[in-house]
Order: sequence, then C-alpha cells, then structure tokens
Amino acid sequence: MAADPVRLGDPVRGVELPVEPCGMEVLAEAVEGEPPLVGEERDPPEHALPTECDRLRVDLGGDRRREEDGSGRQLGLADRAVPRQAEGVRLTHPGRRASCDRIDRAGAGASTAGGDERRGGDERQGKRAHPASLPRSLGYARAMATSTAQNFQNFIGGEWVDAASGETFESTSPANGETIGIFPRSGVEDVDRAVAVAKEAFAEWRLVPAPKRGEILFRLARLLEQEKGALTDLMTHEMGKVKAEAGGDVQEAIDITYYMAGEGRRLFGHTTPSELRDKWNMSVRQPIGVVGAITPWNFPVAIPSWKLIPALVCGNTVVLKPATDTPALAERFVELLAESGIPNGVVNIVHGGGTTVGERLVRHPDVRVITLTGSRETGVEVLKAAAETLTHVHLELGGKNAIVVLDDADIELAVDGILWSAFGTSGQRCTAASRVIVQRGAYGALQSALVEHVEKLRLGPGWEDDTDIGPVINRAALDKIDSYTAIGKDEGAKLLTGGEIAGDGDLGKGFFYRPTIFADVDPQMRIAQEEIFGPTTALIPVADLDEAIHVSNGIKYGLSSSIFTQDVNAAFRAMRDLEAGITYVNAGTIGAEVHLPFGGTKDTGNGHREAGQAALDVFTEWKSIYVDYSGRLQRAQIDTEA
Ligand code: UN1
Repeated sequence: MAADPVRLGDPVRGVELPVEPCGMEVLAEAVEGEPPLVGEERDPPEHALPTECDRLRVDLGGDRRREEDGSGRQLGLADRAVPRQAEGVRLTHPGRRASCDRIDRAGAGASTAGGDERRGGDERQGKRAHPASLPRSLGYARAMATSTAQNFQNFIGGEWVDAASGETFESTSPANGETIGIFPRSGVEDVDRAVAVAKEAFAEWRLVPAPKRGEILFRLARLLEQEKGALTDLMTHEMGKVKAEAGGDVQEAIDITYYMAGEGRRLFGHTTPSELRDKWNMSVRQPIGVVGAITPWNFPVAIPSWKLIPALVCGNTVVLKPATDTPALAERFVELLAESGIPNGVVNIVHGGGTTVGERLVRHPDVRVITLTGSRETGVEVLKAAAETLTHVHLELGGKNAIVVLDDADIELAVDGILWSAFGTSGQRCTAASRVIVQRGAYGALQSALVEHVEKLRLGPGWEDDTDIGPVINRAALDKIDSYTAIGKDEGAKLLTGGEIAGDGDLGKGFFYRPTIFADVDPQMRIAQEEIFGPTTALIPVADLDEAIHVSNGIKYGLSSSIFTQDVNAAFRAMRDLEAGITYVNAGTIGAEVHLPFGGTKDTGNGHREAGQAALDVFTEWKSIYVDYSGRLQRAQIDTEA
C-alpha cells in the first residue's frame, strides 16, 4: 500500500513542525473594463476625514480599484472602512502633484485650497485613473488570465503614470504562462521624476512626528491583514509559491509592519554625560533622504516591506524598483501604502529592468541610500556604481547555506528540517539549505530517509491545495538549475534523485524541476560552492564536528547555518564558530523572524543587517548634539575638571 505523501512542513514523524512563518509574495492584479476618468468618481470634501467606521469616499493616490456596490457606482479602495488618518497628514486624490498637498502641517488636513482646481485640471486633460482592479480571490486571478491583459502603471508623486517612453513588459505566471499584467518598461526619465518628487516629499515627511508616521504604518498592517488572502492567491500565480508559503510571505510583511510602526514611538537615541560641567550630550537618529529600494522576486511582498517600512518610519522617502518577475505584487503593496495614508511622493514605484531603472537609481545623485537584495554579482556592481556619489549601500546577497547533522542528531527531525529548508520555495530562498554536511555515522540513514520522502513530494501550481513544490521563477532559472545537475554529474557527485525538468502533463506549461539530491559531494565541487537557487542540495560526508564546521565555513557566503545535535557542547561550539549571520540549532536554515537582524557575513553582504533594530542603522544617520548651558566657553579635552 502506498504511504501517504509527505508534505513540506508536515512532520516526517508524529511531531508537527511549524510552517515557515515568513513566506513571501504578493500578487498581481486584474483589470476590468475601461479605466474611469479621474473626476468621474465622486470626490469627497477634503476636510471630511474618514474615521474608523466611516465608509466615506476618499480618493487616494493609490486608488485604482474598480468595483460595483450594486448601485452602478464605482467603488474605490477607500470605499471600504478607512481608518482615521494621522492628524496633520492629509489624504489626497489621484492627479494631485506631490508638491501641492502632501502634508498639512497647519492642522488636521482641513485645507481645501486648490483642490478642486487641480481636479478640474486633470479632467480637462482627460487624465485617466489607473484601471487596475485587484484580484480578490483565486477565481478572479484565474479569470484575469483568460481576459485581456491589464495594464499597470508607475506610481510617482501620487499619480499613476505610464513610462515616459510608453514601453511595456509582461508579467506571466511561472506555473502555466498566464498573463498577470502589463507593466511600464521605465527609463531614466521616469526614475528622475520619481526621485525628484521623493526628494521634495522628504522635506515634509522628515518633519512628520515619528509616532504619526507609525500610525500610518499601523493602518498599512491592518490593510495587509485584510488583503492577506488576495495577496496570497496572487502570489501563487505571479511568483509560484505554494499557498502556505505565500501566506507566510504576506505574514512576514504584516509582522514587520507592526514591529516597525511601533518603532515610531521608540527610535531611541542616547544621552550620555559630558566631560564638562553644565553641558548636555545626546545622539539622535536622523533620516537620510531618498531611499532607492531594489527588490527580488523570491519574497515579493516580504522583502519590499523589510526595506520600505523601516525606511519610512525613520522619515525617509522611497523609490521602489521591484523585480520584473513579480511587479504586480509590489504594485499592490504600494497601493496599500497609498491607501494607508502615506502622503503623495513619499512612496513611489518605478517598474523596469535593472540595467535601466536600477542603474539610474543607484547612480542618481539625489538617492542617498540604496538597499538591494539580489545576487552577489549585482551587489558588487551596485557598490561600484554607488561609489561615485558615496551613496550608502545596504546589500543582501547570496547564500550557500549548510545544515550540519551529527551522529547523535534526531534523524527524523533532521530530515524534516532538510526537506523544508532545501525544497521549500523550490529552493529559491537566500536561506535555502543547498548543502547538508553529515557525520558518517548518520550518513546512510539520512540519505535513504531523504530520498524516500523527497520522491513523494508533489509538484504543481502553488494555488492547488495538494502541491508541495511549485515552479521555479522563469526559464532562465530552470535552465540554470538543470545546468548545475549536469555540472554535478560531471564533477563525479552521485545523483540520488531528481535532476530533471518535470514536463509531464500540465507541468510542461510551467517551469518545474524535480527536487534533486546529490550524494558523496566533495566540498570543493561547484555544486557545493555556487548558489544554484533551486531545489538542489548536496550531501557532504564528514568525520566529526571540527570537519563539519570547517566545511560549512569553506564557502564565500555567510548567510544562514544550522546544526542538528543533542550535544549541548557541540551546539554551543557551532553557535560560536559557524561563519554566518544566522545559526539555527535543531532547525533548518530558514525561519528568520522579523524582530531579529537578518543578513550575513562575508560575501553575503557588506556588513549591514535588515529587520530588527539593526535595520534602523541602514535608514538613519547618527547626529551627536552638545548643549552647553554654562554660559561660558568650555573647551572639550582642555577645560575639564577633576
Ligand atoms: C530570503 O530568502 O531572501 O528565513 C529571505 C527565511 C525567510 C526570509 C528569507 N523568513 O527563509
């Protein structure tokens, strides 16, 4: 009788393992019908601020949804209950320029000056609101695939706009090729415009009290919670993750948004005694300016949130360039930010390629911080390019993470951890376990248990309930993963299972790769040294803990690491000696939580960390302040007293 199929995240034995809480992505959008003209929809008086339970119509910069309420009236995002906006920050409407009305510092957004005039201007120009509507369910997302592809736009200064060139690119599902949407292929001109409005918005946003900035972000957290289901569905389509992981990705964004929103009431600085009498010393965090965020497709909601939310609570403004494989998810995230009440110009999104949009962002003299999650190669290029303008650069790059399994380990638990870490997200996590370093006493048993369970994993679209492993992101990734199988074989590693593209039936419509395990891998082989970013892992036998640590450290990267052992002394040695930004004991290499620093040593980055308190160091600069209240000249280091 066939055994029940094992599922990633399911226990291999009786004990249930937690499903990774921090999946990734978000979704795509669908469009229906013709876009409404701005001004066709009812605009509210600007002084009528929405309260928690109101269902007032408020046009936000990000309102692009078109729904029907039964009366034929088109509804916008803010037709749903909109929480009270932060005092002093006005909600605005499409077509408003950032310079006009981002922040009303005089009082609770009561000013209406110029509003109607500007709306009229937009109508006269025939400016259209963005036509996008949001897939509210899987069914919606599926319907989208069969209807005319929807066009999406950049969000610059509170307006939804096409690329200046009018050029576009398509986002498609890696599971079956369905079209998710059409996005602007932006260029230098678009980036320059976004940076200009972000720079202008910074002048005001930095002065909004940090607790007020936090209030807006708390609203975003609640909106993300409301949208979690829709975002999860969209993520299974646009990025390909399975449902549980897609939900985890969105949850990770919710978690960091709550965490960082609270930072609005902390952002602690320091006070310290002076060496002189009647003198006050303190240091405070200050925002830096315009942040350029370049984000990957593998955590399409979580990673943008890791970058944007701390940047914003610290008082910076942002231009986001999301990966071209997952633009719809990033776009939806920005829509929700706009809906939460972020003033125009504070958050902008510019779609397009790395060599155009990304490069211009990095080289732009008014961008003061670049935060990038990407490959090591891209990181090096970014660092070089940013050197010209001495731009701060935060890099989160690759990994070649290892799980160490000692002879005394609980083998079933280790198998659970390896399956989850090597094959979750189809191995497309920076934290994925692409090496398993096994002490010889456990090697045979571990090998056979792994193969037995891996061969039961079911490949399929992420949106299907019984899928364990979704597609990889695109054709190039599939080809790269397959090429590493050939490399492993050529190097003399033993292919235990997998090692091929899965093309049977409907799988042939997407980019599916069978989970692959190589055994008897030498630590110097390319499959044990280079980041493959797919469902491939390499078993490396070792004699003891010393050799395991030596092998684990024998790579250029240093992101995540893990040891399975019941020996407390071995565990503490590993915690001390594994060269990585993260070490897990008796858990796999994935599972980072948002309130701890995330990042790596060596070639994984350039010394920064995101998430946790450490993220604040990326998005703020320290200012030291000395206040002398002695009324006389006191010279530091000279006029000191005993
Ligand atoms: C990444 O792959 O870049 O620990 C991020 C994890 C996730 C984050 C991964 N929480 O695997």
